[in-house]
Amino acid sequence: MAGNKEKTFLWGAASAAYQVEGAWQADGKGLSNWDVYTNLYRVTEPGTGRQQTGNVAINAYDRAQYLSDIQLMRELGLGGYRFSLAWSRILPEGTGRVNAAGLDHYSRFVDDLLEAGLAPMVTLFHWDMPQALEDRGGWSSRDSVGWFRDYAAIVRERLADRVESFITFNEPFIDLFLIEPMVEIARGGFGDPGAITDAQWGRQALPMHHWMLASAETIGDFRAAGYKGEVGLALPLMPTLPEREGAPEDVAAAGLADAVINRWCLDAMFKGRYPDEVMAEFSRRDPQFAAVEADFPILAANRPDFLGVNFYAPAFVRHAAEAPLDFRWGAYNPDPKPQAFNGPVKPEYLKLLLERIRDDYGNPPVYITENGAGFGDSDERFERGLVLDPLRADYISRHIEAALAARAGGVDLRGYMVWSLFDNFEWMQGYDRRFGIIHVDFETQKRTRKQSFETYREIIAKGV
Ligand code: GCO
Repeated sequence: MAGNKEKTFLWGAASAAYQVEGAWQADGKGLSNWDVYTNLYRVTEPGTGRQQTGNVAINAYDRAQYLSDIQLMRELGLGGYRFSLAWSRILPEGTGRVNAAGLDHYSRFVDDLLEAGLAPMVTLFHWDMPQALEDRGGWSSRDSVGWFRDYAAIVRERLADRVESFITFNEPFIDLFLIEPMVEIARGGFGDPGAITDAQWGRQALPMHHWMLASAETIGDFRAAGYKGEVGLALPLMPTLPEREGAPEDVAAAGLADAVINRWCLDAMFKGRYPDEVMAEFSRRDPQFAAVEADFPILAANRPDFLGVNFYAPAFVRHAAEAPLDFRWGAYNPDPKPQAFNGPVKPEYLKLLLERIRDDYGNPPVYITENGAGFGDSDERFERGLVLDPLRADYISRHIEAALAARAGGVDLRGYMVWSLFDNFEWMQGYDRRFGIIHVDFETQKRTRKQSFETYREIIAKGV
């Protein structure tokens, strides 16, 4: 996988530890924030009507289970698999004592993937932080940068000889500015995204900086250690469109939303600084944030090897005085039904997004590290041993087509990963939102291929 153009296009699938592994207390694992959110704070209950947790999830920690899952990956024709590590398995207290069983598990999983001809792409952080570190201030503390670097170094020493591709962080904006604020609200009731306050956003600027800084420092550490593979980040990118075309306040809101949602991290990665609007808006809300400029040289010196693009939908943006930074995003969907959970189905914006990255950021190597859709149960019905999910099948093939069109136009696109191979635990929505191209019966763990699996298999077989 490591960055050169002769390598074959990587067809993959993506997942995250908390969403699939289960085994929340196995082999010396420590508690993570998500174990606490779901078991203690019951954050899925207001939205789904039931307490749902990742305690069992889709049983992917279990070796017999994952070996048969790997068979399905082979049948699909995948070249690689993107997954994340649970930090709390490796360092149960977040720092200090290493839990050998946790590290061994991931090392064996990497071997099992390689044995099956699948390239592992390892995400170091996909939202589950050791609770012991949350208790010490979590990402608000500048110490988090050091905690993360130490954890990353332990992983590197064990896995870097076999893993050619690492992702430091997954989707900074979504976790810090949507999910975490929703969790906070859900502890007292329904985790309504519309209830997120300006003050909550104001508190998240420093954590965002700590993610960017930890990522840059870690990239530097990998290089200093002689790592030969590639290290990148996976960003949630969404073209921001004014909700009411021609309304100047919506046009301005969409511009600011673009700075916060897209350019903040893109500029950090490829320009070594943050957009002026971000500096101005967040320094006003948190005077400490103004000082982060002192760290920009560290960002600039550690440019990532690639960009991971997580694309689901563009975001329509409206000026809204009651919303954080006076803009509301993602609440409006102009399309007729059916609509995907993550927004309107508009593959043409994936092509535009990739072209923009090519033109504004020096055409870096790009992987689509997530793309997929959940349409609700009405899109899924069993028929003769298969689950028919025509909307997802159509979504995936049209997005791949758009991505390959951008590639034909010179975008340095190296691969595509579907979100997700299996139905799994969808954060605040628990198991009520299916995204898999393979259906999972959450009671029995039985896997059943969907129509979208066949569609993706045919696309892979045809090649680029
Ligand atoms: C991510 C995503 C995944 C979700 C997917 C579907 O940020 O990487 O949130 O974890 O399951 O986006 O909503």
